[in-house]
Amino acid sequence: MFNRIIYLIPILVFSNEPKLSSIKISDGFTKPVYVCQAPGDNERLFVLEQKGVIKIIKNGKNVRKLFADLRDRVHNPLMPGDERGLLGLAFHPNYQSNGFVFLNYIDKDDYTIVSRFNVSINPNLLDTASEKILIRLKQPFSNHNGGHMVFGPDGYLYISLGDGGKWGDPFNHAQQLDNLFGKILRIDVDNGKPYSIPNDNPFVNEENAKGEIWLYGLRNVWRFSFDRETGDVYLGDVGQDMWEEIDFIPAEEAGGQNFGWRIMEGNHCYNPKENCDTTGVLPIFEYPNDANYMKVLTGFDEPNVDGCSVTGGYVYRGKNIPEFYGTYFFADYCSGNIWTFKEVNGKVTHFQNRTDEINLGGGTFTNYISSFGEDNDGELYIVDYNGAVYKIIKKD
Ligand SMILES: [Ca+2]
Ligand SMILES: [Ca+2]
Repeated sequence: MFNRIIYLIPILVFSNEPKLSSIKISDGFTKPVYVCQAPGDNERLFVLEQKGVIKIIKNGKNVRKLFADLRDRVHNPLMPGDERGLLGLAFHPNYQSNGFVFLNYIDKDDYTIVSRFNVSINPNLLDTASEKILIRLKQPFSNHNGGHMVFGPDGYLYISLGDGGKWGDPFNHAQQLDNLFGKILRIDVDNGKPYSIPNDNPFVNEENAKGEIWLYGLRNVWRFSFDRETGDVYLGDVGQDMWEEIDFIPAEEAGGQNFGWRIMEGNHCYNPKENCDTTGVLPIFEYPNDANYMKVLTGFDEPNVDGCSVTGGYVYRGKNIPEFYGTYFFADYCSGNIWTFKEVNGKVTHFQNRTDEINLGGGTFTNYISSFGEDNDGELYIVDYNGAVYKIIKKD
């Protein structure tokens, strides 16, 4: 495969690159799906548990303090492989002054809910009674809910919504602009009731198009990020039967792009299977998947795939590992593979498999990598769905 052939040369060029490792920051979580910090607060990490609970890790210590319990409204209990529950959190950029926390979850009636909450007088407790719903959208199927949210460099809130679910995008949601499924949305939470649509959104003046839409043709972007230095956008779009993909858009071009789904899966025609329209944005990187990855793990199938569900990560912009400055980290949820590359002129360079190097959990079991996280200093974390949060560090 191309990642194994053409990346031999950079290894020689970068042979003085330090090795990576990881340290466990905390464990004992139940199905954690995200970790982040609040702006202006370098002491606490916030960890989302899918069942509807948010916990705090303080000063890197293995103490899990309860920040919020929303199990009264978040979908639970979780079935095996359940894609519902608490999925995303974004602190308002002015969190220190306004205390606004935005959450994305699937509620007990299978609606996607995007809400704003206030922190309480106690900075270690969310005011769960302060919920103000911004978006409420009935999900047609239980899977492909997206869920990630992040404030962009422009202060707008960006929200991922999957294609709605089942398989093959049966309603062709992602290609149609009259609905919010299979999209990244861009909204202004500082104006309007409950929000407003920025004037420069790509489809704001188009008839029969939802003004919230920023990017479309996406299947299920579980995690995406802005490069905090350049504003470039990296999206991990989870694949169907064959291909997982990382999508990339430079900051100056971002907005209005079609990423191809369901016409294409990665670089390949999906519907129709041949002679499809290939004019959408093709992935910067793809790798083969297998929805039955467990078969691979148990030896019943050829181990010829790299995973089953991509977990988009971050471009490293921290200080502790300067040799990795500008390197993008991402992973596969099922295989626990962790990879890095550097984007140069829209192309992947310096591609590396870092799984053994980072060596989560001492390499003793398969990690289910549900998310990456980035702290205020730009250091990166990995969330293992089995219950632990790790920090990526330089090997001594
Ligand atoms: Ca769904
Ligand atoms: Ca695509």
